[in-house]
Amino acid sequence: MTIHSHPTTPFAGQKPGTSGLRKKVRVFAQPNYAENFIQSVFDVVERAPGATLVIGGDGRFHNRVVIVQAIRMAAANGYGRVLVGQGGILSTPAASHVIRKYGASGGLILSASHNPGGPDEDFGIKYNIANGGPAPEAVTDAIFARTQTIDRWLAVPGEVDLDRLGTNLVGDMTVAVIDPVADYAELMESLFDFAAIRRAVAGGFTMAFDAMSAVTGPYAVEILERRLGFAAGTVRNGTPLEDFGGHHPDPNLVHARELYDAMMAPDAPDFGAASDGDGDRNLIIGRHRFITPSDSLAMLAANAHLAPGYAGGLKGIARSMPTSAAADRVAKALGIPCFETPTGWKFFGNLLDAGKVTICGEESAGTGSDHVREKDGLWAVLLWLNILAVRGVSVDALAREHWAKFGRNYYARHDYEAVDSAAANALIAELTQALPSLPGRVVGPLTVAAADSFSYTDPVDGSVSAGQGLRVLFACGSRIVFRLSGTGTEGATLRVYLEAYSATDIDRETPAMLADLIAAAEAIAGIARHTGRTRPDVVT
Ligand code: G16
Repeated sequence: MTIHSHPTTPFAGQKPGTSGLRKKVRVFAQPNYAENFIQSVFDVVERAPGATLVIGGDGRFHNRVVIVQAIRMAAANGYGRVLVGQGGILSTPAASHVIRKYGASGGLILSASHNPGGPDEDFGIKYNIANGGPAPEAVTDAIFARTQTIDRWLAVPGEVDLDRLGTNLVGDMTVAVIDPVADYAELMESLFDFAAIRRAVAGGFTMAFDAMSAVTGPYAVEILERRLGFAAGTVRNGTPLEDFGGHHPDPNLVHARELYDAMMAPDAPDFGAASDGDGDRNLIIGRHRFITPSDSLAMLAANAHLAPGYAGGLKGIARSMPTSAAADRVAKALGIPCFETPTGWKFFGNLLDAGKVTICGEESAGTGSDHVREKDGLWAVLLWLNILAVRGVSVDALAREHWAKFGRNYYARHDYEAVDSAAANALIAELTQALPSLPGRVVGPLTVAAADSFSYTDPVDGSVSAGQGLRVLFACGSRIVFRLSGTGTEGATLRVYLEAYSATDIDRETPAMLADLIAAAEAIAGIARHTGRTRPDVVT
């Protein structure tokens, strides 16, 4: 086997963010850029000689180029086997499952998730460890440190036909091109009551699933249409496209507007759902009823025992700090712990591995369980379908019943995108400094009870992650959280998370319930003064 050593020099800014390294395609396409990052991964991650590596991506522009190069580099770096999805496709949850099922030492997932794709848009690489989950901060810090000193990358010559299922050799390494859907579909069938869902479908239950021209199309067609019997055409935009058809594959009320409108129409199907670029996020909309991701987590947790995979009950629930406290109320009622982690799925990994939690979720449309170590869009859809099929109720009826029992956490996230980075940092710095003086401050009808910068101590390994978002808590139980996104590729994105709880008032409009908080966010943080923006770009 001939190993070529290519001299290189470090690039600035290869620090993984909330979920891997995300940059514009033109940044990744520079000579040595992707290679430096991948070599840095191979230089620092733990593995035995001849280990297995999983590689797959969401099918976005530039995927195939990087996948073939990563395979050549894996061969030169001593891996014994690469498992790669046919066509370079593997959804993030499917990759997580494949890593676990085949005992791989880790995986490279090529995706920028919900960010747009195409020659002028976004690309990303993240590394997942042997448990199938995103690399924890200790590993991403080591990868970043290595990117700053790297002076060569290794590769062997060779080509791979990513479209042909089967096994090849690249250098001395085996490359198995695998069916990206089969293992995942089998896992879903083991967790959920497919027979009950099939009966509901036969009885006239209908749904619309928007794959947003991204990776979940093939998975959704196989599971929803072929295995569960939903009508052909239930899966919309089901062919993965390199540019996602020019859209943002982000399942929210802005980018999945067509689905939302269809679900609010008089002839709406019973159930609507969407997933994102790499298949780990989900959007749930019942007929005439939108469910926030925070509520979805709570409602799934309260009913999960109706699915065979969770019939034994839940060990615990975990949610990211900005996610609403709706799930906490369910955990309390179930008598199980609820953990509050920083934003980023990687923070759930230890809790799941230690058996402390079964279900996790985030306000950013992520929900998942201990079946893999990533959030999982189709899993959430199937758990909803299982629950609705067994209970024979509508999404709206289930939501109302839930709120009547637990009260309702009215919730919204306001995003200010592509803000000047210096202005966004100044806002956070000024607010951080003001935190100690905030308690007691009266803003309209609200009084600040406490304010802090969220710091997390991992209960399993004791690691501390500080500076994870600024929290302003009001005497009435309402809350505002301010933080900067770690997944953007242009300037900074300021996220403002708003939450108001009512035990009894469960049928109000969200904007009206949050109006005082929106005004308070402006008064406390000076968003317009710092950013020049008077309204958010995206409200979810
Ligand atoms: C990633 C992370 C999530 C996080 C989301 C938003 O999701 O895996 O844990 O909640 O980003 O992060 P931020 O608020 O920092 O932009 P994805 O779907 O983009 O991989």
